[in-house]
Amino acid sequence: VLSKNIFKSFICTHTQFRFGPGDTVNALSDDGTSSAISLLRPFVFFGRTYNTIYVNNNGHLTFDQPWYSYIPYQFPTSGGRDIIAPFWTDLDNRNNGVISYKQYSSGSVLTQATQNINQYFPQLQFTATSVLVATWDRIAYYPVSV
Ligand SMILES: [Ca+2]
Repeated sequence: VLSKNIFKSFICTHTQFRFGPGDTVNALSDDGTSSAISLLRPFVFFGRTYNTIYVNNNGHLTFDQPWYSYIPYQFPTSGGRDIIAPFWTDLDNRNNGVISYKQYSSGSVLTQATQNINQYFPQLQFTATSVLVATWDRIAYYPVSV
């Protein structure tokens, strides 16, 4: 999932980007969320500019406020909130898995992101200047019974 903006930063979910040292980890909570994350660069999503994002435990990211919804709805939506929803379902990290995120402004993650975007969208001539990697790793579906 990606969206390009005029500042040439993007948000992407891809298996090549792995969580690790330096990631911020979400608290254990069935329908929890991250704290407000100040983006390294403004992010334009369908014409709206955002400086803050939330990594929500139920598999989505929202911009203006955290969100706890665990029942996905069909896209495209009319009205409604802006959302990036790579894994939207009723996830529950209370007993298993890690939900985490990290922002990058230099290094191999930006190089990899730049290569990926240009591979899939060669007409963009894209150069990543910031990347947010959000990871839902080995999260179980609600209810967790173990
Ligand atoms: Ca949940």
